[in-house]
Amino acid sequence: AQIIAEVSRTFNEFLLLPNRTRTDCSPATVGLSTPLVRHVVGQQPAIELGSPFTSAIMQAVSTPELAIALARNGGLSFLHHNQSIQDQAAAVRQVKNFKAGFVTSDTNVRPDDSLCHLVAVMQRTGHSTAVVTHDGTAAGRLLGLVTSRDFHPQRHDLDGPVSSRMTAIADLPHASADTTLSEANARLWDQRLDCLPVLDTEGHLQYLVFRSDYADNKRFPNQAVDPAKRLRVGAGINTHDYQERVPALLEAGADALCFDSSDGYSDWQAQALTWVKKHYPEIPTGGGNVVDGEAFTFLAEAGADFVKVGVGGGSICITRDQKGIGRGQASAVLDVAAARDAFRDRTGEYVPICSDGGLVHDYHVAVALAMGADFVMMGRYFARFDQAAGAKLPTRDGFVKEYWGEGSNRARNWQRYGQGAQGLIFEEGVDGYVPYAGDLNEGLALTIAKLKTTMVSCGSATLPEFQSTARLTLVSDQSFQESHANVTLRDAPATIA
Ligand code: MZP
Repeated sequence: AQIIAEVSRTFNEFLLLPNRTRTDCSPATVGLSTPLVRHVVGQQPAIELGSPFTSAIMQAVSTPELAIALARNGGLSFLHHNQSIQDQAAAVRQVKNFKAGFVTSDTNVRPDDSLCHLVAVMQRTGHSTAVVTHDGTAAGRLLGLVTSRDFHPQRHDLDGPVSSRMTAIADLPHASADTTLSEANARLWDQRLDCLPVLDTEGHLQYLVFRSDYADNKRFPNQAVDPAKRLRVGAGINTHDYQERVPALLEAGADALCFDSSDGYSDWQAQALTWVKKHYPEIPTGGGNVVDGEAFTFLAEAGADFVKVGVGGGSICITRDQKGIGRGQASAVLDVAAARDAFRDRTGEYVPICSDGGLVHDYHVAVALAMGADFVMMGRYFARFDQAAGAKLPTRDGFVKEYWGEGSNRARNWQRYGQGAQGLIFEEGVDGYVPYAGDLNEGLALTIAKLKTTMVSCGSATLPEFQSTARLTLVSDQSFQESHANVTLRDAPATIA
């Protein structure tokens, strides 16, 4: 056997050094756009992400609701493939049919929901307006609105359904699609409206502009309310039924595909990639997962438009225990990033890489990007939010959300694991819980704020600049201890005798 001399390292073992911060570099000016797909160096990639976050190809994580919320925050979800082709295509359609504008996806209720439920939704989201759709989803057909002025949430006369207090869409003040954002804002304030429906020329609702989303005129560019754009969504595929799954997903409107495998360094994946690129060259298709430069080059040469990095580091993963396979995520990203750069220098093509799994703290995202990842993929992180699939369960101290691995008996995603024709013979993932973290929009905003301020400390206004100028240092056990608070915290139980 060949012994690789270098120790396998994790993100926890590194810290970023501050670089000189220029006066023009502040969180407000930091840009987080990053390429998703292969492109000729110096040319614009076909797809760029507005922020470097993707959600894991997992049943417990990437629902259509989560995909909508993440896309609206500049990221991208990959809907899982451990379901029938029809169901996955329907999930893609649900995201693509969502009218992106200013409709909040978390204020939706059904007309036959009780008024008590409506009050709970308003209290949870802090909105004074709820959107009534026929099926209670953000993508559902819109029927009308209920504002807190239509009833008194504090009173006890909350009998009856939402429909009894709803103002039908036809009876609401509305605007046309050529209304500018400034005009819409002025109307919201002058007419004391909570929200303004925007209709197309045929009278169909395009979206709603909420006053609570736009508190003052300064945030408004004087542009037409932006034709309703369709959100982007990705989809996971496997090396078994891709010849049927890929055309169905494309038909449904998927913007990017990704082969989902616990070990992507295989002839199966290279053959499948070659087939997809031959029959559907226009659809960006990623490959993975890999942990070294050799495997990256193998998939890049087979046509992968991006490559995912990471084996055995996922929070629910027991592959290293079960099979002894894997590599510390930091070492894997550094090795693959070097191969990506060598491939770029040799071919003139840039193939982005994604650091997938094992990101435990927010700052790990910054470390992964500094080490050369173009974007990250996370499961545990997103599984904690309202929009993820797992049930929210009460505990003595609050709430948790269910989170289970694709290699667990619960998921039985045998297509992801090369355990032979019998399906999943032994588990490579566990079934557990993660702390509940509320709404994705709020959680991700905080993570993005931390990432931007880290980049400012490192003197970087863009991700490419961050990748090329960041300086990292290894931490010893002793300096690791020094990194944490060394006092008794006020809310901790007293331990001093
Ligand atoms: P994390 O963000 O929860 O640490 O890791 C999520 C990643 O773990 C996924 O994107 C996928 O690559 C990987 N994964 C998913 N299921 C399993 C498993 O059951 C797994 N072992 O390792």
